[in-house]
Amino acid sequence: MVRCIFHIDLDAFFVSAEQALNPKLRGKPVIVGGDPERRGVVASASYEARSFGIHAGMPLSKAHRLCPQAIFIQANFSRYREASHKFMEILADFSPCIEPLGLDEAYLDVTGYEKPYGSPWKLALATKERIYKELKFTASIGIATCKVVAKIASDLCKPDGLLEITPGEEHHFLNPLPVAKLPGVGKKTEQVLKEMGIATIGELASLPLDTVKKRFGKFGIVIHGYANGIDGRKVEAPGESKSISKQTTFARDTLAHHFLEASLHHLCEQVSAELRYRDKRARCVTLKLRYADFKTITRQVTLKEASNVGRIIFTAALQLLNKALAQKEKPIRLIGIKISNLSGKERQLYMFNAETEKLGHLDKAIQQIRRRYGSTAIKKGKDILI
Ligand code: TTP
Ligand code: MG
Repeated sequence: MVRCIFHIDLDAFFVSAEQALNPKLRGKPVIVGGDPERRGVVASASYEARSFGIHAGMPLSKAHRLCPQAIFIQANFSRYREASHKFMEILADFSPCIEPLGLDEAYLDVTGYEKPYGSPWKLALATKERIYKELKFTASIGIATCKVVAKIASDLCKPDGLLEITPGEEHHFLNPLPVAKLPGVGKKTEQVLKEMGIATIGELASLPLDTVKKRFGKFGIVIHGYANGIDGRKVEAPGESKSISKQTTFARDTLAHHFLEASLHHLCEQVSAELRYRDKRARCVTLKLRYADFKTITRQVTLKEASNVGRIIFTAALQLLNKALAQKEKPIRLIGIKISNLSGKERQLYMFNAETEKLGHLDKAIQQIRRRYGSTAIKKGKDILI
């Protein structure tokens, strides 16, 4: 059966969330990321700011140089999480087959659900209208028979766009595009393909599969399929095996234990908040450290019991950090935390422990305060250092 898949991505999501709250920011160059006086990068830039050459990942200082009149705003993650939740709820009203990707994008398999609307296009319009009406966000939607084509389509029609690639039109649409538009094709693959004389998706599509397989192995089969508009991946809710990661790169490489500890604490608080938001608990905690020479190590521990309590995750991560610091005294440029082996929130009763319960209530109370008054409204002692 021919499928009908939407890829929906909100435009300049963090900025739109700020503009929804403060309409005076609309139509202006707005940058969410923080204070340009401090080291940090652009998380989201309004399309007005983008016309100055500003993009996500750019140092804030550079963004400020390119557009001194831009309005810089500190990110407020709890606000964005809440908006994301509402966004996903709206999507779920249009099809139960939804696969959220991050906070502001999702695949929706709407096969059959377009019928009452008359066409996929009309269903997509109705989705966009509802998102705008309820959240004041514009979204871009790509419509196609598979995920990869839908995703490329939504990317190409931004902002506030709608692009439908009808069945049979995939090659015509994909062929002229640069290979870098294919998901998974990063700078390295692009360079190798360039050395093979391949610049466009059409050129990659017409290579014999064996040639691509020989050069890239299994990944070659995938990108060759994508280039030909072939992608059998289903739209499905994220599985239990998924993980949550957060990391931070320091303004200056550091070995200051208290600072590292405070940064780690902050990251653990973030992942535990996301766990609670997703109604999950995690058993595996992985610490990542990148040293000044870019050498990266990871250290992992399994908790006795799956948890979503910030303090428990932090205690495990801190042990890993202390061990790593005892083994190597090299300045650190990045610290990260990943929690995996996620499960639902049911708890094994024999492990029930009043202290854990109390910590869980504390986390919940703090989260409610942050949701209401902003992420900086309340800080735990350790976070004051960062
Ligand atoms: P994106 O969808 O990639 O970016 P965007 O929504 O700001 O802009 P658009 O989709 O119109 O191109 O990412 C969604 C949010 O994720 C973004 O608003 C902020 C956050 N983000 C970061 O924090 N850092 C990043 O480097 C990127 C790319 C996004
Ligand atoms: Mg987006």
